[in-house]
Amino acid sequence: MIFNTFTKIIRLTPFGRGAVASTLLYGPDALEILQRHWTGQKLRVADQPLFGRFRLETIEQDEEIVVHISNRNEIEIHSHGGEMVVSAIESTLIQDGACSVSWQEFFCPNETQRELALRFLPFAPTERTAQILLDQYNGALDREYTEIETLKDEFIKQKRFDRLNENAKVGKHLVNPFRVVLAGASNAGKSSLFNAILGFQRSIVNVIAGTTRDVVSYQTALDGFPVTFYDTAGFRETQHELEQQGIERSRQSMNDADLLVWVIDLTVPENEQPNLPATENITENILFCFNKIDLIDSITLATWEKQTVAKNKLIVSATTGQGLETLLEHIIRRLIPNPPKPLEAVPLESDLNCSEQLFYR
Ligand SMILES: Nc1nc2c(ncn2[C@@H]2O[C@H](COP(=O)(O)OP(=O)(O)OP(=O)(O)O)[C@@H](O)[C@H]2O)c(=O)[nH]1
Ligand SMILES: [Mg+2]
Repeated sequence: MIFNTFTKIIRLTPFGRGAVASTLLYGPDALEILQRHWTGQKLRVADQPLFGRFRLETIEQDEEIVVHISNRNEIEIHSHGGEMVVSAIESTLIQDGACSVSWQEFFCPNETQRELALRFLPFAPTERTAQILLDQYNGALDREYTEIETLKDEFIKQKRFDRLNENAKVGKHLVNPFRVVLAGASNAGKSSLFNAILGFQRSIVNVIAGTTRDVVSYQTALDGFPVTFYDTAGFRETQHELEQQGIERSRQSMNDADLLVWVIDLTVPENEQPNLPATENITENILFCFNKIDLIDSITLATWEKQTVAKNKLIVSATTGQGLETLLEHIIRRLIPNPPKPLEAVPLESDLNCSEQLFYR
């Protein structure tokens, strides 16, 4: 084995299954390293692809590959796209001292906002998030900084910075969805509400209390922004160990939530309702959602409507869908009170997780 930190292996195709995978071997010893595992056409710099076999030392098998050598330092290796084959090629090359780096590290070592936007763009789950990323790629943030620098009025300057901070919260969720957690007492109708929001029966609904035992999630989009909803186990006193574990998971999900929707069955008397558990995160990011309004008469409903005019209280029926649209409007307004306008600057962070993103239109 040689020690060679200058030769790098870069996966050019995404992780996961595919018909063909492309890996770049880049560095001063690229050709020499490849030669050790190669049988086939003579390796040389050529416009044409070269055909041969690569000895996968780590699993003691051969893989048919095609290589393209544009210069001695830069070799593209095209193999079957299965994860096992690509990993075996990588580990064989790593045994020879090459080091694996991500394409982001390789192509954009010190990313500017523009480069970040370009990196995230393929993972934008909606047209709206793609448009915001395109605006950043086209220099929205650089323009904003340049303009702010020229401002004389400190007050206006501060206002522009405040707006950037506000937009930075949105910037965190252009690829990674906001987390909205539905929690509350057993049988309050959390799973019914979750299904009604998503428009299909993702969660099991049952009249028996304690139906949901685990956290069930689903990603969708609200107003063009990615949101993952979480349905959780209901809170109640229980001796059942599995249910207790489920309740503990509910608590953890609440801690991680960007917004908590606390679901309440309004036909259950107040003194029988569980207390809202103390969580680290939830202080103001909460909506109280009184469910099952279809079960009350119109006079009682009118009283409820008056009682819930406060901005964090809502009434709905998961069964009939009444109040659902208003609930969704409130959720998105709480997550993004003042969404970025076209061409506005939205700061991006480099640590967004782009893997396994779903796509919505
Ligand atoms: N009439 C009426 N019934 C509802 C409504 N929402 C839920 N239910 C019923 O209430 C019962 C419990 O509903 P679920 O959605 O399973 O309640 P949950 O909060 O998920 O319950 P757990 O998972 O056990 O914590 C079921 O029989 C539902 O059909 C509603 O808006 N109106
Ligand atoms: Mg449930």
